[in-house]
Amino acid sequence: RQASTAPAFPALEGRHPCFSATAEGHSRAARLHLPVSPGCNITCRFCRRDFNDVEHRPGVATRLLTPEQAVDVVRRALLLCPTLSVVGIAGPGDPLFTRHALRTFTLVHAAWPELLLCLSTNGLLLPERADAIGEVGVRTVTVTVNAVDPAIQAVISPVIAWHQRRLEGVAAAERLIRNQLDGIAAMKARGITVKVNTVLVPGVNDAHVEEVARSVAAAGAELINVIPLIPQHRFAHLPRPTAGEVHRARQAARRHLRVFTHCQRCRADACGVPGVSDFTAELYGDNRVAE
Ligand code: CLF
Ligand code: SF4
Repeated sequence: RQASTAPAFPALEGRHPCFSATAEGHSRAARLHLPVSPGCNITCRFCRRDFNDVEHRPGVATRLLTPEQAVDVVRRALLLCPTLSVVGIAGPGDPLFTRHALRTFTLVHAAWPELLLCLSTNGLLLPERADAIGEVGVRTVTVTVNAVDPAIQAVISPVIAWHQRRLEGVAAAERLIRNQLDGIAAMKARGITVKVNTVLVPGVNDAHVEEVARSVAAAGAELINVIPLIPQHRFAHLPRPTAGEVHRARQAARRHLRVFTHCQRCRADACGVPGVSDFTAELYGDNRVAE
């Protein structure tokens, strides 16, 4: 497939920074992430969640918000950032593991129905929450799929919590992958546009990205984003993927899906145009969030 700058998602072009094809589309639309989701049900070896003002990476936020506090943050973000068109929930934990994210989307959608709602999840609970996600008005969903081979997935996320049970190794991976693919299909069936994020982990899934792309495309995903590993936590000993490795993985994925290449590995409380403007400090400075 040839690279193309024609809008793949005309309704989102210039309105959603992560689903736009043109440079203008990427540089105009702003997104706000609401850090309302405290916990997670899987154990990615690269994941270290933290609360601070300084790190620019997923899993980090200034603080956790309640759904009601999040509504106040949206109100102030709209004043700070006039091109804000997307409200996303991407952590710090998994937005489907607790009810906070869907409750927040309900409140935001009622107050500002014109804002696009965007959800990012590991996908474990996507099939059982599919109706609720559609009902609260979510338009775009990102599922992080790091492997579709259970032996590889078991290395990346060795333990999951599934309906009050602990699953380990390949059994955990089989359940997660099944639910991710079923969940993608359930989103597509509801008219929700799906992007897949794949964290490129050298020596673990770097030769496997094409297979991920092929499988998620067959399930109904329309875009893929290959994200280079930030080596930390239990993968701190691994090397950072080189630019060449990232390029090759994206080329392999491109045989099956459109590839998104502008990812900024955003914080869970990011506000602004990714890579262009950042209003997070102003939003959270001086204890601006009411208790
Ligand atoms: Fe946020 Fe993600 Fe929605 Fe975009 S970010 S929940 S799809 S509104 Fe975008 Fe940021 Fe990359 Fe995510 S640049 S980390 S891909
Ligand atoms: Fe961390 Fe997200 Fe993995 Fe959960 S799904 S362990 S929050 S990276």
